[in-house]
Amino acid sequence: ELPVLLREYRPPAWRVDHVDLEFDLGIHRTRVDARLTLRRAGPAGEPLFLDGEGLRLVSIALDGRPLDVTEYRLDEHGLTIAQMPDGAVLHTCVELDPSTNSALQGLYLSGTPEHGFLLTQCEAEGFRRITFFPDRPDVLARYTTTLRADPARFPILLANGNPAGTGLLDDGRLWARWDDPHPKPCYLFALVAGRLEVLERAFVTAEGRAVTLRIYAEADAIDRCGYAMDALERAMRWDEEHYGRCYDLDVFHIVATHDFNMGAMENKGLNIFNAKYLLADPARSTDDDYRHVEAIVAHEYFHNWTGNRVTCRDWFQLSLKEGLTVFREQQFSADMGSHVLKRIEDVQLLRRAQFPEDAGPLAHPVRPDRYSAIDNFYTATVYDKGAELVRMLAGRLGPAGWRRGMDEYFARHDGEAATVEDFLAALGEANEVDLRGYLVWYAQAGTPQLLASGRYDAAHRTYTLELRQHTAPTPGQDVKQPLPVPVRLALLDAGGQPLPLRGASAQAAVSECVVELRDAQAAFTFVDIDRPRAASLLRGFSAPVRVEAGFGADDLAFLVRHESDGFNRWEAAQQLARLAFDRVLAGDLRAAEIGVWVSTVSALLDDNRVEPALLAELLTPPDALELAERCEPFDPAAVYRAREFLEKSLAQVTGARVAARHGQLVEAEQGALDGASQSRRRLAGRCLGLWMRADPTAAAEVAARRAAQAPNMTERLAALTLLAHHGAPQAEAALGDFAARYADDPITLDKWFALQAQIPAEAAVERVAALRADSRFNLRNPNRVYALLRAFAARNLVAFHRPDGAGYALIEDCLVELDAINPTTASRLAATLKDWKRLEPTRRVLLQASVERLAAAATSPDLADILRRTLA
Ligand code: DPP
Ligand code: ZN
Repeated sequence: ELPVLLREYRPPAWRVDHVDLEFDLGIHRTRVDARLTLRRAGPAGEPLFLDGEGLRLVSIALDGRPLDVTEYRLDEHGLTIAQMPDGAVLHTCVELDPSTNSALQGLYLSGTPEHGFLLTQCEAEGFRRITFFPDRPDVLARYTTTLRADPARFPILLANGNPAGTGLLDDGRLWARWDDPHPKPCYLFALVAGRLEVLERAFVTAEGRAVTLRIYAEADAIDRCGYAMDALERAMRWDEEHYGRCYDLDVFHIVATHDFNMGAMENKGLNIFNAKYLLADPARSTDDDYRHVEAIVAHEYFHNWTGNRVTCRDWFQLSLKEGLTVFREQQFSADMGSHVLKRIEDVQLLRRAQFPEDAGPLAHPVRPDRYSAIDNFYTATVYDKGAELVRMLAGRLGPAGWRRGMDEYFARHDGEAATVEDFLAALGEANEVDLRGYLVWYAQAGTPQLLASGRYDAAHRTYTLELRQHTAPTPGQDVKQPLPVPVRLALLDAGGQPLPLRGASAQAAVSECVVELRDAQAAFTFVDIDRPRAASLLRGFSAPVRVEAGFGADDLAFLVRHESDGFNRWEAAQQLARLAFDRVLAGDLRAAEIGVWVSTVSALLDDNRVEPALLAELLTPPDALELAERCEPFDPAAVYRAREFLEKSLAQVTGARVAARHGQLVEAEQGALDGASQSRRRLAGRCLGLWMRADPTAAAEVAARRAAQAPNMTERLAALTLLAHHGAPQAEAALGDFAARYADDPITLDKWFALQAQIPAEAAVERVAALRADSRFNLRNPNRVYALLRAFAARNLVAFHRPDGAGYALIEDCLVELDAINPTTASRLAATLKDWKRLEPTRRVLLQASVERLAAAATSPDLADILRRTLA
């Protein structure tokens, strides 16, 4: 099939003013009556086409008159009516079987037919599996939804909008009506029906609207929703205070399910969440879990304005809502916790997921210009690089200008479907600056390389920073243009203090400034300045680029010791570790860089001023997924070994100290959730990891005790993971205990699957194969697939990439089966195969053969698209 192209966008030929939906709900048979009030928007004579997939048409009538079979045409994509008046009400009645919908798009069953509940997922193109409709985001309509069902089986009936009545029918069935006054695209439609418990709270908006907040979950989960409710309240308040955006319905509902393809979904007034990002309790949730719940609750809530009130004109604009909403969530999460740590985590995510995506065969611009299967574009590039672009824009405008620009964006486009151009125009025009130069960032794939070099002229007391940029070609984009690259920087004296910066235009001196590189290269000169000891570049990661500044180990060590900007201090430690890694990989195990990294970061252990969580990050070399990029051709086992060599080198020097520090940190541990306690646990985990490499016998004994008895899941899981990943003698017993203890909790059991999938030993292939055959494994449950199979393929360099190809064969086998069940999950798993071309020859041949066989066997458009691009 031909791809959809951005340049071929046409406004819809038909508008829908009102949608009246009636559902007669049943697990095996659901009937949907849709009455669409249609209005011609395109040229006269143009036929009406409505998307529809897998629907059984029961009846069809136009303005009350049943159509006979010659008056419409049905095919696998939808329904066409050639002869249409300019306005009409079309009534269709279709039937579906939610119980067989394993793709989890459209209307489906969560859980078992006996005990489960019904729910929907429509983004991106699921609504066409519910009824015939122009399934595109630029058709905004008002919806009324009536649900009818057996009250014994479906006592809770929810849809978008405000409640508009409920009662019993003569036949004993329950009905409930929902009315959504806000026009919305159909991807934001949702319904939920089943036996659910509820947690309720009252909220009054800054505008004085009384809102009832409700979180629905199954009975065994409802007492784990309190944290999400608190987070929701914080997010609502924060959006009022920071963006002036208030909630706009009388109710706000969230529903938790264990069967979900994504993290969560922002349906208007009825968010649906993957339970793993909603449920939290002290006994079972890690500190990371708590942070994720808060972040994702906020993300989906923030979509109410950035995504729902202002939506996307077409799916090419996906980052218009996702990048912007990720950025808003990042701001919120930083305010709720630590700005430095949040920035570190976001940059780590970018480097581990987005940079590799941008460097491989699946690279695409933040705003793609073509797609074959839109579900394959919910990517790190669209989300996380997209957020970085918004961050650059916000930085360019400054806090007041950003707010002014966002106010203008909402004012202009509320109730509309907008584009990236609209966004840049609103931000720019509100501030009288031209931001169109940033469009290149949206249109161009690939991570730019920024080359920096500084020169001090002692005679004239000037410092000149030369910047150059280069972006390597990506699939379909051979020639790259220069991008506007904001570089936040300071120049530091020998004590680490910023030197006063003055440009040639004689403005007041500042301690930090932003220079914007607009062309392929440029030089920036600072005058009347002492010789700097070091340059602190790209502070706060001011642009999503790879920097190469030619710093040696001593310069970086200086920055680790003296840099006052917390993020750049961490960044210097990362760069220093990368230099050391490069030497190890080259076989130079005695290189000076290794010693400098070890001595510099280990010295921080004695510095009480470093906050514990930041210290944990300073003591950690970059993740193997980041380091993998430095290995050409890519030998996964060599990357793992080289990184492990660094870990052991650091462990040898810190051994006794980290053991003692671990003891101190966990002594007073109560499992409290405040920031200081979380920070201590993060460092405790890192100390235990180093200790495990320095003295495995002693550390494993402590780890086994913590795995069984620590008063919080963060430590338990960290200890269990270390036992398993280091092959400690206590590992199998501890794994068995953990599984028995959490047998009834799928979210915690997923952690057990995931940590075993990542055991860095070749024998992990057989373990993963055994777990796949385990009765607790279920290919129909996306969370379990991600926990076992994606964790294995994406993160286990040693076992997945076993040189005999057994890891590849295992994933190949799973993908064939999974494609028939759930194409979205299958194609997300298959995206982990993208690195085949970079592999050293033995593995490359094996993985290529696997990908080729899969490409030939793929039946879903989603999987076929990923594999085709992977091979191209
Ligand atoms: N549910 C996904 C998200 O919120 C897609 N909108 O990002
Ligand atoms: Zn989102």
